[in-house]
Amino acid sequence: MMIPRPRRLTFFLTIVCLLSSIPDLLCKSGSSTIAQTPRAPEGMMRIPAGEYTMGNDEGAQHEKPKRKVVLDSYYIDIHEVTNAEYHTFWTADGGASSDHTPVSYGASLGIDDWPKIAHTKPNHPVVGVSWDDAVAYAKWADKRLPTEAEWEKAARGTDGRLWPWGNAFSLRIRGMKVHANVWIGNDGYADGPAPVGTYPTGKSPYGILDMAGNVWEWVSDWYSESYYHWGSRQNPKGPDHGGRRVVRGGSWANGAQLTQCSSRMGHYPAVGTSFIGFRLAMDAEESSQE
Ligand SMILES: [Ca+2]
Repeated sequence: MMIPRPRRLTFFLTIVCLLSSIPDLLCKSGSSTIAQTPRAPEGMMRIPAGEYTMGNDEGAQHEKPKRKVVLDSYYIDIHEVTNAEYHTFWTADGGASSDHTPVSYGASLGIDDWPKIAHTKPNHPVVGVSWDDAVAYAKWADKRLPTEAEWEKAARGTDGRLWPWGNAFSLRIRGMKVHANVWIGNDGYADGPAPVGTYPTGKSPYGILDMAGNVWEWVSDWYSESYYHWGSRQNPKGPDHGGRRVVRGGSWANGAQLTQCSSRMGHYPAVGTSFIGFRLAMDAEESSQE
């Protein structure tokens, strides 16, 4: 049947309107569902409450025993904290006249002097920050460091995988075999950190980036080699005291093994290094879907 030209236009517009209203209809039909899951703050992802497998029976002694851990929901940064982000805090809190780290590294290691690097490499992860100054930054940002258990769940999800992207270090994902900045490997950054988010195929099941390599990341827990044997399995927060804090995820200065999701290390909190940075977390309201 032929449709007269003016009516053809009306007919066409009607079809377009109907098609464009479908997402609205879908949204409206599921609006109660959407309303029940709070939106994550900008730059963060929401990790739903529930159980996951923490640790690795095939890993180092302090990664054993592998065990089920239950966490409340929380938010965690998609990226490691960058030089530019930390510089905003550092400047607001006194800048050069303050006692805050980071350490300056000169032009070695592909890093640079602080605060010059905040301008020359604004999107690189900040390094050389002590644990105490990572906490100071977190308080300024109205967030906190993740616990060790929160960090690991965000990195590996609930299926017990070894690396954020799967169980083999080099997988061909979307044509790429490099998913992290490590010491050995054709990753483009052999002598220092890479800009955050350089390896999108290395994202975790929750979409979190650079959980393997680039820089180790301070978490809130005190380090204990034996903690997995006796620590809580419900929202574990680490020992009450200790001499070292936990760092997670390995760095540009480590091989693939130390970038596994279960990899952990104790480091002296007052000492910032060229291979340690951090990211932040926040508590999240419980969703009725969890
Ligand atoms: Ca990292």
